[in-house]
Amino acid sequence: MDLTCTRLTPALGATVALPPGPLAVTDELGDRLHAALMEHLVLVLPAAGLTPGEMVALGETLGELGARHHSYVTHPDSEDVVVLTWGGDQKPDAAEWHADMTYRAEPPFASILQAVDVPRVGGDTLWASMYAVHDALDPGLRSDLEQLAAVHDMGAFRTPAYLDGGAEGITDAFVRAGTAVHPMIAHHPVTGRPYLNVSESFTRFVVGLSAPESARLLTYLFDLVNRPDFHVRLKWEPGTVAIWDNRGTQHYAVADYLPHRREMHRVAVVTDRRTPAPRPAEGLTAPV
Ligand SMILES: O=C(O)CCC(=O)C(=O)O
Repeated sequence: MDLTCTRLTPALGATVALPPGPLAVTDELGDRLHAALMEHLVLVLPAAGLTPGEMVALGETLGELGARHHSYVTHPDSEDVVVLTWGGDQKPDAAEWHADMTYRAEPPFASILQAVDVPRVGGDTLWASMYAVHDALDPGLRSDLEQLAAVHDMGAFRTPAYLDGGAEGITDAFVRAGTAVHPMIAHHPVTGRPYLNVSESFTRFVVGLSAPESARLLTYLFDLVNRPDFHVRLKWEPGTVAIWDNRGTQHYAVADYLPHRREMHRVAVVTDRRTPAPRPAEGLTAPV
């Protein structure tokens, strides 16, 4: 089976033409998609129109599912399909650069997102290649970052936790969501390429630095991710599916469409079936 991939930007992303007809979700398809994902980091499948069951089956060809989010609702047909709905005066919460769930010791390796209901204009999603961000770092800074680890937590998800349960609600949500420490520069387990591994959503603190030093360094790094040279931007149609490698990318869902409604379905793939991927951060605590 051949998949034809058309690169979207020099930094990352490709459109994938699937074979015509109903999608046969096989291991062979999983192999091809995995190889394409390693090369392009983000795959766009136009007009895929998958059912929740097909999304789950597609996810399972890549790895084990089950990274349930601590606050989103799931689809009535499958606990593995998270439903993200915004509209009216409900402010979307993903207009921040992030890789998914890095407040966990083992964040999902990939996510599959399908547009179900989208505004006529707006509601695009951007991805950044964190390889490209890494490669643009000053070599001196890069070698300092290689020695450092940072604390990740649930960030602004504190607000819904607070609105639901006050200060205690935040503590409970922290316990459920967890806190993790990851190297600031990680190496991709398949390609071996280094990437910058901090995000404005979830990276809170650099281990070993004072609070102001940590804040200055992180603010500098977060700002680098904004450079358009590192991005691809997707305009969704209902039925468009995107698959991304959550290790070498971050994404940003543009929140420019209210009060229009936008509904997306997401499956998170926790483990990469084709790659054992431990990501230890131990020993990376030396201050810059
Ligand atoms: O809705 C989107 O475009 C992206 C949602 C998102 O940030 C996520 O699934 O982590």
